[in-house]
Amino acid sequence: MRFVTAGYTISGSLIQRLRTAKRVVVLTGAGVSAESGVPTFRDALTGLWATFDPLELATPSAFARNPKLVWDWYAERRAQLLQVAPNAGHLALAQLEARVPAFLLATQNVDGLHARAGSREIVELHGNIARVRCSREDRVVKRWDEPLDAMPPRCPACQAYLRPDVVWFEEMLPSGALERAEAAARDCDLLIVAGTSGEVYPAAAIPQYAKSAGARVVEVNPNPTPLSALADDTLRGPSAVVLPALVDAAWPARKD
Ligand code: BV8
Repeated sequence: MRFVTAGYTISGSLIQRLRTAKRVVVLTGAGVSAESGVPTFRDALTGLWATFDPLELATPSAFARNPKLVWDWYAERRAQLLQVAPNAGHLALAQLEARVPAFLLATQNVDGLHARAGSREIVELHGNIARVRCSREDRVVKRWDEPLDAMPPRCPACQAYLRPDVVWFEEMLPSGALERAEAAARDCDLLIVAGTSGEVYPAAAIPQYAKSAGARVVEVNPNPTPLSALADDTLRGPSAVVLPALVDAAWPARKD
């Protein structure tokens, strides 16, 4: 049996598996925030940053070389986030969490939109751009003086530069984050991977852990990715349409 909802055909066996799933893991990437207006990493950077490659800017060496440029890039992205809101895909994942007995959302996104949508069990694999930390002591700093010079603000305690509390390329993920996501993936019966190009490790390895443990793997992405080969179901569409369609097909809204 096949469900057609919101124009997307979803197999009856997937709906049944979702409806009866006991432990669901979701891995998200920048594509899930695209419909909120947050540029993905594969989107060309625009404006002042058009001449930069995020893979270059999001590194410790870029910050060491030009702390102000990197600080300003994150400050602009932080400011952009004040203008955006969670989309229907974020909200559908929060609804899904409420429907299944055990749920974990592992996100590569640093925009905080899953929490704003109401998701609770979240692992931020790559940190959160809204938080700022001391580049020397690594503790989060909530208030700082805007600098008079053309440099990033400094830690009020030790005067080292402040930096965004995100994981740059060539940096380790927050302790325990990957382990928690990996353990949940190895123990789940269904894993949904949505909005990620599957290029960045170790996050991109998470769906394989689920697959190896016998879970059903569902990919939600308008485009094929290196993870498509291990997906049992590929739903080729935008997550803000497909995710609500998936949840609505599994738990149709009561028609009062
Ligand atoms: C690590 C935070 C151990 C910052 C990010 C050489 C030296 C050192 C390391 C490496 C190396 N070679 C490889 C590595 C590992 C490296 C890596 O994987 N590199 C890649 C480029 C090959 N990984 C690391 O460095 C990680 N740490 O390995 O530590 C170590 C330590 C020292 C030395 C060696 C190893 C740290 C990785 C974390 C980096 N930080 N973000 C910030 O945000 O500024 S990564 C950042 O890019 C995002 O967080 C995200 O993870 C990644 C982008 O991926 P996506 O989210 O998938 O987004 P993308 O734009 O790529 O794709 C969007 C997708 O959405 C597309 O598929 C598109 O089709 C789809 N889409 C579009 N619209 C929609 C949609 N889908 C659904 N709906 C839509 N509407």
